[in-house]
Amino acid sequence: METNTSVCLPLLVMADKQKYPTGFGQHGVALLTVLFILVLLTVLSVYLIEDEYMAIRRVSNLRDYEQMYHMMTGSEQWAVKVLQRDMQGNTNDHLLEAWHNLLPETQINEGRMQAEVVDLQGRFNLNNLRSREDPWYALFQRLLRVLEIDEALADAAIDWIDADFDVSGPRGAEDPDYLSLTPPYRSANQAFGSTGELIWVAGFDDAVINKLEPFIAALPTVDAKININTAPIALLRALSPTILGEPAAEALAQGRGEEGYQDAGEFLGAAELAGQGDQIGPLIDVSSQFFEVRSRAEFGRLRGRLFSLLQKVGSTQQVRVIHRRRGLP
Ligand SMILES: [Ca+2]
Ligand SMILES: [Ca+2]
Repeated sequence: METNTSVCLPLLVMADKQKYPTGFGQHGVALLTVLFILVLLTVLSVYLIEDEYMAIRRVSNLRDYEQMYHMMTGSEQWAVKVLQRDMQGNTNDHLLEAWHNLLPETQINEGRMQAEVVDLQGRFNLNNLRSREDPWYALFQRLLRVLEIDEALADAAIDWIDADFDVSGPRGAEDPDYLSLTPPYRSANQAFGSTGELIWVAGFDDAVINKLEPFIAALPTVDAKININTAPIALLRALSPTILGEPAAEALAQGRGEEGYQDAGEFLGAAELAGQGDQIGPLIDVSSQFFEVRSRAEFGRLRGRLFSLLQKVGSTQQVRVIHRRRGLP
């Protein structure tokens, strides 16, 4: 009988049977089983706790993200209201108006937010570039010259957006130039979607783009005029076919006063621009249609940025959001 029972015991107990009193083998098996179950339960508990923790983190991150995104779209809507009110109050746009310096860094409960509005018509619209005969082409060349960038790069920018495959000028570039690169790609042959797209255009490296970035925009229109009330000095200098000296451009900026130029005639009447009205007049305006709201928010562990393109619609006296882009914090 004893032999038959022993057959059912684990080998370990069988081997030690001679050393221990009868009955120890059964107790040992029970102990090992209990230990095994304990270990199993511990591993299971750790796994469940970790899973629960991850679920809580996920929900918390989602909540923080929602909160952060609402803060950014909130400042965007605030900009829409301010610009709408501005439209109803006056007909020009200048840097001393409420839309400029919209929202300084502000603490809101667990979060922090900040927003600024940039007048995109205080910049040169890359999508104005259509042909080498166009006055916008000459203006862009002058802007490059003022910024000490090779003015011939304007040719490659034109080729990037024009629909044909004819190379414009010595620094122009079309498909054959891009297809020979590694990796190969084609020219867009359509309007710039963003100024960042310049990195694909021949001759525009990081150094050139960083220098140029504060002075350019990629607007969903052609013939966007330069707002003389918001344009920086370098762009005011480039407006003149002879390129104005820095003191002359600074005098023109001073002429904005506290209310800005009320019309182009007032600007063109300045002594610095004598005799240049016919060339400069078609390129300028005193108000703008396109603005960018740059919102930054922080909530919990998350940080984000939102860039919203706004357009004033004169016929309805409304401001609408036409594009949103999320950016790095
Ligand atoms: Ca205004
Ligand atoms: Ca082309």
